[in-house]
Amino acid sequence: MHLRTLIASAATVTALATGLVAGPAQAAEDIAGCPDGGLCAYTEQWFNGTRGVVYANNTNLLQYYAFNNAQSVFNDGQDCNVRIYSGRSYTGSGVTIPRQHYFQAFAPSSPYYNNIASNKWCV
Ligand SMILES: [Ca+2]
Ligand SMILES: [Ca+2]
Repeated sequence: MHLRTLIASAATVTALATGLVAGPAQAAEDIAGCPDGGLCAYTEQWFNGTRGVVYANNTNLLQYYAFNNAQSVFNDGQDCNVRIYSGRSYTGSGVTIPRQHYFQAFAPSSPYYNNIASNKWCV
């Protein structure tokens, strides 16, 4: 229980420092049923709503409902980090999500809010 508290605190500090909320995933393999090896997007905060998953690089994720309406995202990759972009074909703003990490709630001001437009693995 103490460890869990420490992890939560670290995540909070990260959020305050960067304005983005990313933290170490707890029981990551079970987050909202994300298939192992996938990058999962969800249409609601905290991995709720409709889930979409991709396993490869994608130049246009906006064709997928969950990515076009993303409010949280989880990298369930087994080997690699993944970079997400607010523009198609790896353009716009980009942020790298380490393996087994997530953003649990994009702020409405985030470039990725309802708008994960492309992704590239192992960057
Ligand atoms: Ca999983
Ligand atoms: Ca959108």
